[in-house]
Amino acid sequence: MKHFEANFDGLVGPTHNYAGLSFGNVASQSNAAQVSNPKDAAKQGLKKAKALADMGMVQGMLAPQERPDIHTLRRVGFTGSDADVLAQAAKASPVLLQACASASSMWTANAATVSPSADSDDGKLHFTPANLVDKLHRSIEPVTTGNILKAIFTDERYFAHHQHLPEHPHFGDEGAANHTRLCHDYGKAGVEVFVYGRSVADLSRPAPVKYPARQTLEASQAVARLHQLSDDRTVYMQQNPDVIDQGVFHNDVIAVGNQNVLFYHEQAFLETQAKLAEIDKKMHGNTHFIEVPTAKVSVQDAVKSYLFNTQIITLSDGNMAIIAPTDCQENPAVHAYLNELVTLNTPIKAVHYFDVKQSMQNGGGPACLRLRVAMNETELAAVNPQVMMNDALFARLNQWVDKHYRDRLSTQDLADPQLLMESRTALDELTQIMKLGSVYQFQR
Ligand code: SUG
Repeated sequence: MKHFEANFDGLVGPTHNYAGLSFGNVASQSNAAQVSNPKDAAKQGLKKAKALADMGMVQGMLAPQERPDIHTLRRVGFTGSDADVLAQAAKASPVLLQACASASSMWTANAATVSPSADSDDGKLHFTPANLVDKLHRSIEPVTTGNILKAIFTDERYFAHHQHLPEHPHFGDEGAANHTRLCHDYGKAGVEVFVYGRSVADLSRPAPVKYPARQTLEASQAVARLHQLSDDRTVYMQQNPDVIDQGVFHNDVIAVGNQNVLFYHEQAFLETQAKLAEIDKKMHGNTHFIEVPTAKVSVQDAVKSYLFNTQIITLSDGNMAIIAPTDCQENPAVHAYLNELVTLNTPIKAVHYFDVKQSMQNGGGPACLRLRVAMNETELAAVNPQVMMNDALFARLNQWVDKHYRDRLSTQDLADPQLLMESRTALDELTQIMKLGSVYQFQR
């Protein structure tokens, strides 16, 4: 049976904007109050997804969420018509309105943690939506994320869906952004590496002092239990708190893995050597550890360019390629490093650059925009085919974006009742294009 890794990219929603909501995410904060271009943002994402499909990768799309989220605004006491709710929120608390209007669900690396059937004791493919409790604007995503995942991975014979973890900092969970699955073959049992920022229970472990550690060890352990992963297939590593304090708010800003390759910065982890030895042992050897030294790329350059927020993909000829943001080309140290990397004796043989700047300005690179799902062909046959990228879906979604999206949005526009109408009309049409059923509250 064939096995492969599919990527499910988040379609950028119509309210994509720059509100500076993510303390600890340098790009989000430094671009606060800039004017965004939702139309370009969505098209940049679609282009990347289509290019991967054209390279022979299995590529799907995940629908955006309903924003502004009027239901959350009502839940915190705003009343009247939808337009009244928006007006009251804009007056009483612009930040609250911004949180409820963020298109942040586009970063589907944070949608969920996914464990393939080859790894789990019950032989099912497991999904746990991330609770994203560290940021208000993200904490309102998991219920709809779960609805969307269930509408795509419906067949209970193959797919197991769990509720997101309890909404408390004890279980701060950021999904696949802090999780990498290594394996020798997508269809064989692999090693799931969970990278946490702090432990709630073990206070002897260091923690960042300036910026939050969004992922806890306790959340990672809970997800591993839910997904029925055995200890010999699981490794827990701690992120270096110093790099979190330099803007590495998720592990996927400083490390990325694919099959038997782990590509990471020298300063990414704590107890690096011992942990890499544990990974290699559980992989039964032959793991490629590609460590990027500080002398070649500083943490600052890694954060700015998103060198590690790249996708490493395996092409049909067995070689690996890196999908990088154009920002890596523009950074001399990083560009020089990548040019050298493809000449070294590693499985990575090529780098492809994509302009995803609209997303990058909010701290989301190519890898943030995708959720990986390793599957076999029986499981793929059970996936809702209407979300899979091909020429027809690419054309249809570009048309849909052209019809519904604005090319300019400032945070002031978020209170415009017309934007809410536009967004709901667009999403209603999208659920028909993608045959998702009624996944949004406004449809229920
Ligand atoms: O959660 N930015 C997102 C970026 C997520 C990136 N994902 C991964 N690294 N996997 C975040 O910080 C900014 C929104 C704003 O400021 O308007 C934001 O939510």
